[in-house]
Amino acid sequence: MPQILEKPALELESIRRDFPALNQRVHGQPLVYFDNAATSQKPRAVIDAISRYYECDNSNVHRGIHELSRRATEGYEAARKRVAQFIGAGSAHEIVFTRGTTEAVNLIASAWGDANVKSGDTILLTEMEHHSNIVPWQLLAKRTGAKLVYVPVTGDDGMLDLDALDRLLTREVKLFAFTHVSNTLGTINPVRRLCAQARELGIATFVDAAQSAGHMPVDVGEIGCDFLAFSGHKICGPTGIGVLFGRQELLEAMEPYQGGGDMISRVDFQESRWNVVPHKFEAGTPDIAGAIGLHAALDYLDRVGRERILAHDLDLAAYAYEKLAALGNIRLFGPRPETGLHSGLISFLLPEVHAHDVITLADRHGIALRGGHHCTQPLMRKLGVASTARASFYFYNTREEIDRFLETIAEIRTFFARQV
Ligand code: C6P
Repeated sequence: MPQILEKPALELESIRRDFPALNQRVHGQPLVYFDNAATSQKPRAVIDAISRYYECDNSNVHRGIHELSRRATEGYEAARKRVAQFIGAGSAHEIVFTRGTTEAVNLIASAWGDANVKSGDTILLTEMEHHSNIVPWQLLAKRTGAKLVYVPVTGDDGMLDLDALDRLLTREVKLFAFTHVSNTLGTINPVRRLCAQARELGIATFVDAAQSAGHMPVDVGEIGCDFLAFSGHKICGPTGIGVLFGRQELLEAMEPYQGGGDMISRVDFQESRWNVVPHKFEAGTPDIAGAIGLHAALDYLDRVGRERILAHDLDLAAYAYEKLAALGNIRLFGPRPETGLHSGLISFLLPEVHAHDVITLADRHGIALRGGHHCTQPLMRKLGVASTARASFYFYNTREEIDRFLETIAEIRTFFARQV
């Protein structure tokens, strides 16, 4: 269970002033942005860091010997060090910049998977994975003849069936890949326990931290994983930049993912030698501005405090969950909030209203929600639904915004009740 520390409440007014996009009207109403699981808004500090880079330092990295290239390289590599510190990695060599979580999973499925997984092996996933933590493994299974096996989800309460895990985690399993926090159910999984159990059998672990990094303290040493990935854009950083953490010895043993400039130490007409890690996995010009923007985002998040962000997320989720439950005749997904295992997003269904109608009508009230399968189609089928509506919160959201959202949901129900 995540530890909730008693810390002073967040200075919400001052925090909200840092996010220009929050201060606008949508369809004549003050914006309520509850689509943070898809992507977060960006604070001024991040926007400024990117502008400053393009205005003053724009150049290519690791290549030129002129002042601007030196500054760009310094900014890019400082971002890598900051990421390592942010997630408790042993060294910046363990941090590979990718386009996002999706690319990180593909990288490991190819570069690690092709060398380590063979016909008859098992890749263990869970039923609550996002497509980006399913499809790359399916491609690997197709290439190698490996089997995909899934740890079941218990039902609408969204927990992993840990008894089934005990049976499924066998010596045939080569890799266990799972999400830290479900983007559909909000479940916070016991990542430390899952990694420890896998490690006892010598099974490699991949943690999808897309919905947890930036929402709670995430420390790869404490978690005990081999690989972990997240996206910058979901944690106040820009789109186009993400992070893959890999234990150095594993990264060193892997073949490259893509070929091109920067990932080599020497190229001959017939063959090449690879650069050291992490550069071996970063072919071509990277997203320099993205890394610099991400650095500013991590600084911003740590100024707010990740323990306080977690406490705020949990508080908002519990508040919204209880009030929605009190409306009655509503289907709510994910663990009950008193478990402390329901992160800051709520998936729900009004029995008589399609999720897309909820989203469309909420949008008319200036409230940004998300409806659909949330890129978890297998989970949706398991739950017997085509889609859910989802409200996802971040540290700049308020209880007052949740009250407006609840009033809107109540209005939507009344509106549809009149139609039938
Ligand atoms: N989820 C949502 O829920 P990218 O697109 O690479 O930045 O992140 C992919 C991804 C991977 N894992 C989890 C648990 C995720 O939630 C996501 C992205 C978004 O709205 C888009 S479907």
